[in-house]
Amino acid sequence: MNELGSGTLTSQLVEDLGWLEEHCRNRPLQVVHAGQLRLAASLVRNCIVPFLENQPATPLHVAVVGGAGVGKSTVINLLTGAVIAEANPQAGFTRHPIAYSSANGSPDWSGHTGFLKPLRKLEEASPANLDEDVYQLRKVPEEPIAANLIRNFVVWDCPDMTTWAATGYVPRLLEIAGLADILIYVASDERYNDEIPTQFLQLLLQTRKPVIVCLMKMKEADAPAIIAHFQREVLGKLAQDAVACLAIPFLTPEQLADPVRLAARTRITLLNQVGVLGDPAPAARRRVVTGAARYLTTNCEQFLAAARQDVAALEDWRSLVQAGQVEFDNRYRREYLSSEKFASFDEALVRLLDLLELPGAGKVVSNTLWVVRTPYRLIKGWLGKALSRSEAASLPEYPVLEQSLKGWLDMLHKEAVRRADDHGVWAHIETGFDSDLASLARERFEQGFRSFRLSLADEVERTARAIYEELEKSPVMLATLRSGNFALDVAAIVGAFTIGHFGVQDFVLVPLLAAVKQQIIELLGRQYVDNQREQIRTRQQLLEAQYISGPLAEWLAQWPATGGSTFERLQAALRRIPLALRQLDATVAKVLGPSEHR
Ligand SMILES: Nc1nc2c(ncn2[C@@H]2O[C@H](COP(=O)(O)OP(=O)(O)OP(=O)(O)O)[C@@H](O)[C@H]2O)c(=O)[nH]1
Ligand SMILES: [Mg+2]
Repeated sequence: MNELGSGTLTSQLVEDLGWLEEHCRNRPLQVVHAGQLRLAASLVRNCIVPFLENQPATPLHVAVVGGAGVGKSTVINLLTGAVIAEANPQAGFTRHPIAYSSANGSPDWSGHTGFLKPLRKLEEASPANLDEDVYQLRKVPEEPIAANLIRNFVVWDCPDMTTWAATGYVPRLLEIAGLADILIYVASDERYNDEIPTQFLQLLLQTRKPVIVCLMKMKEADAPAIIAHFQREVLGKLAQDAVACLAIPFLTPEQLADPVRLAARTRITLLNQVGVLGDPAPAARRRVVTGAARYLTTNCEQFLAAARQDVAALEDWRSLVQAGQVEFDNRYRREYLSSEKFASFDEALVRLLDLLELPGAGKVVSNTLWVVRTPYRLIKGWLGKALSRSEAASLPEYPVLEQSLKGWLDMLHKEAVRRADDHGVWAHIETGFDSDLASLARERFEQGFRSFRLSLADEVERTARAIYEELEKSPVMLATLRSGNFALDVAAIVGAFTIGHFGVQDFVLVPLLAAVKQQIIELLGRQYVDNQREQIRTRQQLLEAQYISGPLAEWLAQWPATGGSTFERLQAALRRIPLALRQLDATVAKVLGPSEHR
């Protein structure tokens, strides 16, 4: 068991499969899944693990299964040669598994850990109709004629398989089906192709365990036709075939009372078939383990399908949370960011334009130009004030975010209430909202908002400063721009004089051209600053999503599957089962070797 981490892997796997089975149990549409999961868990618990723990191959286990009242207990009596199983006209009489083994056989074959774990071993003899999660062992006295089979086999009489109802006796039967090395499927007279037992037969065949079909209670003369019919109509429609299909024609009450002597021919045919399949026992056991490992890995998706509805509901919730996040982010942009002016960028523009003026001795020239541009400045200042009054002032940031959060949570709450009857996930979320889900979300939001402000505090100022600091740090560029600016001023003045030929009109022309030039420079500067402003807007939106809406969406999306909820357990099972099955298969492959595995 070293390869499997001292059994932790398998016990966790069995627990996860069992948990999923329980999860499906009360859902009418999922009882078939519950059955598959129980069989899967039993294959791990009773077939693969004992093999990996080097349990001896003998005795092999033969399970007799089939619909209610078809003659399973009668077949048990044929196999054991002792009239020991209660064959009863009341259909559905046998209610818990009963093992028949040789009185002289090895007593410790049921000793390994986990053996039929969900079933309690009855210490006292009890009638077969005890309807509890138990099993019992009965000893068969070894008569000379009966001895051959019963010495090497344990024969299991099982409850019927007439319903998939996940509660009651079906799980007991599936527990034994997982343990079995050989299955005997019993069907009788008019009920050869009852739908539910046929579905069970199909499931059992999928595990690749050898299945012997016994058709009961027909007239001897009808036997060939009935076998042909069963092979065509039932087995022929299934993907895997049974190893044999035998007829056990109607036996007289005398034959039933003394099968060893009076039903010898029928008995021997059956015993031979079982004997051949179980010889040699180690090879038979290895084949069963190979088949079980293969069945488990190839049907992993089927096992998880039990949780498909839950996964879909969780996905729906996630999508809804994400849609809410998109709306939250959009609202932040619409109601706050797009109208936010970032005042420091306007200051940066002023600094930038100041930088373009000549320093030192050039200041005299700059001042002169400043005077020349006075009319322009006055008109622009007046216009600027008039225009800025009409611009929309942005709302403060925090209330916008707070309102957006409220909208997000209200939408989620409303949807949870609306869908509460659709699936347990929504009901769970609704209960969460009734309790503290919204206030916990608000706490997360506050935390996110604080981190957001911290990371943003510097960033806007830094970007605004960078607008002129870059230029300050680059003397060559600054000198080039200043001289360019100065050259343009000179060109404007010279141009004005040239047009005006030195006259009174120059008092108008010189400031006018100087103003045109200055307007061009300011426009260029503004364009650059606005571009930077837009970049900081995008950046701020990203930071908002990174610190506030992103983590909150992640937390909300995960919420149903946290805090020890059913859905947390479910996700853990869905994550672990495929991994564990692959690992188990790899371990079996290692023990069996490549020629036997696959
Ligand atoms: N005479 C006669 N009776 C049979 C034969 N096979 C089965 N029966 C009777 O059919 C009834 C049901 O047989 P069982 O062996 O109890 O069937 P079962 O499948 O174990 O039934 P449950 O445990 O109730 O699901 C019993 O009364 C049997 O005696 C047969 O070949 N001949
Ligand atoms: Mg019975």
